Amino acid sequence: MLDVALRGRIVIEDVQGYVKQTLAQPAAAATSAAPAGGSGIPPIPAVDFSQFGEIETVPLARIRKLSAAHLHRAWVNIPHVTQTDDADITDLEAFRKSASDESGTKLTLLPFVMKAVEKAMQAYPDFNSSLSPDGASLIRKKYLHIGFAADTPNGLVVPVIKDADKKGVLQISQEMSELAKKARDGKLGPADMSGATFTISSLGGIGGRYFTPIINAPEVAILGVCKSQMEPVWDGKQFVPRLMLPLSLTWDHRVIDGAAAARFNAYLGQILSDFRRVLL
Ligand code: CAO
Repeated sequence: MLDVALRGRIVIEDVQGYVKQTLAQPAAAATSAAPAGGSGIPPIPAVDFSQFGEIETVPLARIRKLSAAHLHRAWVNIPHVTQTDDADITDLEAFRKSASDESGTKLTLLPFVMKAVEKAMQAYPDFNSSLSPDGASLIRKKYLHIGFAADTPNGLVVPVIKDADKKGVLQISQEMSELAKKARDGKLGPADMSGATFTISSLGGIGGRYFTPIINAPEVAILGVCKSQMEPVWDGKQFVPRLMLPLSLTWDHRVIDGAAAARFNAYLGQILSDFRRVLL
């Protein structure tokens, strides 16, 4: 620590000493078997990359720093498990296109997925819960707010659609567009980003098959959605072309068991393959 108590001011030797001491810590920890750092996890040793070639140091944007800490906390504290599945969205895709034409609004798949997730959460309420801080009980929420990850030039943010169970696909889509625009413009307020009980992270507009999304703590599950693609699917007699949507569901194993997660995913897939089930 800086030696300021006696002299009441910081001198150059104090700063040099502090930097030396801080730089020495990771190297010492890396060569020692003793745990280092508050979590007991040995830190990654500091490396002077400039010894290997030219480098540039770019400060992280505020959002990136905040989300880095949040994601790290969640990753270290929660036993994550990810299960992947595919949903047949051939009929939903036809419905999405006709609903877009009829409404004169550009409807992407995501609001339909959010509506289906909301139904699945009602059927499996543990997915709409949080663990109490002492881990002794489950707090089931009677409200259903769903966040969606939005990519912005400054980093990842998660705006929240409040009361998704009380809204139709068109309203969800409209609110999503407004929130996504606010996110890109850096105008989201804390109220826009708080209170989520579940999060959807869609990389569908970009690509990829599956991924392992990190739970947005203190939520207990997150759904990753990737790009749909046409695949040959066996219908019992022949292969038929079907549009398949890859789903990656990550859950907190302290709260949700694998069987419950598989049921949630299967139920979600049923709704997405026959969207009329939303009415039931
Ligand atoms: N399969 C195939 N196509 C898809 C799709 C899917 N699952 N999801 C979206 N698309 C298509 C859309 O229909 C749209 O097509 P057109 O340009 O032909 O109309 C295109 O991809 C772009 O969609 P979009 O991304 O603008 O809209 P969206 O409603 O799907 O998503 C938003 C909105 C804000 C979630 C998205 O823009 C975004 O930021 N995604 C990134 C989220 C992210 O970073 N997640 C990772 C978090 S973990 O680091």
